[in-house]
Amino acid sequence: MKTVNIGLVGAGFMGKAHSNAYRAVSFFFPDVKAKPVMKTICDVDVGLAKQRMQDWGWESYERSYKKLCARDDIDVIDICTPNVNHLPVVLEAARAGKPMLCEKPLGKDASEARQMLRAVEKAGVVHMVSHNYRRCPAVSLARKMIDGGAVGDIYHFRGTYLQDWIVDPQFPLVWRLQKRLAGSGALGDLVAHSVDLALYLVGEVSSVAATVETFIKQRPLPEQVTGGLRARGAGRGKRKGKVTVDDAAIVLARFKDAPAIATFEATRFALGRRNQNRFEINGSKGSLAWDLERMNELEYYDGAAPEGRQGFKTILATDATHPYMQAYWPPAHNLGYEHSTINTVYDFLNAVAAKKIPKPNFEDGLIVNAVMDAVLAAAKSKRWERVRA
Ligand code: SOE
Repeated sequence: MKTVNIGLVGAGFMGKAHSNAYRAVSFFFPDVKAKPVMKTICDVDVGLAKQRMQDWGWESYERSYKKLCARDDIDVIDICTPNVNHLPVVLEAARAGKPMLCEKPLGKDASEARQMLRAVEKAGVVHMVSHNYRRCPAVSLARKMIDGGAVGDIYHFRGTYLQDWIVDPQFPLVWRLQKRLAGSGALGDLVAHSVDLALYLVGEVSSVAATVETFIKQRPLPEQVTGGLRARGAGRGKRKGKVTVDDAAIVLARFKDAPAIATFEATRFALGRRNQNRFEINGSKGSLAWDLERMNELEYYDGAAPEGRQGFKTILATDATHPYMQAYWPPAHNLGYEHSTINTVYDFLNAVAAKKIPKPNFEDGLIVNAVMDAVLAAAKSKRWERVRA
């Protein structure tokens, strides 16, 4: 069995999700063509890197991503940092000739994504973007059903991604709320997922109209305290900073090679919707709908069902015949959020072993970034804008 030494950069939430995936992938997929060795976790907060080495089962820790990329005992780089650091780490990994998996969104904008695509193509390395929701079994099943003609010609794609974690005005000004660190707000964090699902299930977006909004424009500056963040000087004349990204975005879209039309909506202010990533596809022969909060289920309306028997039915995508499920449990022993990343890492490692570029790769990441650039341009111009990848 070929083994690959993994170097992971970024010890936050995505670092945890990817670390779990490297720990679990060989257990669930013993046929994985490149077995990962959890060699080194890297973070600029070296104390955090050391702690997460112990917590998550890495062999060593490192502060410098440049040193990590240069090491001969590191075969693959996984980028789980805040968006601002995707570009420098990708460029360093490409210079070192390392295959890589990068979290979404690829860049803060299309210009960064273009630089990263050029770098990996020049280096001739495997590259993939971790749009994990494609690999929820129910979503992969939707793709198979669409390919099999279950919905016929597609008229609508409707994507919504609703969260509510920053409704409290006292929530501090974290990196996701700062354009120089994130590139955009709900747009790049959440609409990016919906646009990638549309890319996977329908096709490439060609033009958009949009509006964005920042509901709370100033927030307390954060300070790093054990176990998380709280407003610096809480209760003592808190200093505030400007929110420089969108809190919510609503988008109209058209597709390049399909007559379908789409809407994308994302917000961090849908009080009560903790993490509702949802899509619905309506076609000439049927409809499909999926909701991350019920991630094992795919809703299917069969337009050909006999009169009097028509209605949405729920397919529980947990049989061994459903995508990825042969690796897990008997039917109806449901999967969770973390399995979408385990499935992503499984396909990434197989691509590394085969030296084949998987999907979604940096070309797809650039397309998603270009859509988001067009959304921001459309929100400003109040006109339809073309997507320029
Ligand atoms: C925060 O909005 C976040 O962690 C996103 O960054 C992830 O991509 C999404 O899957 C869950 O929410």
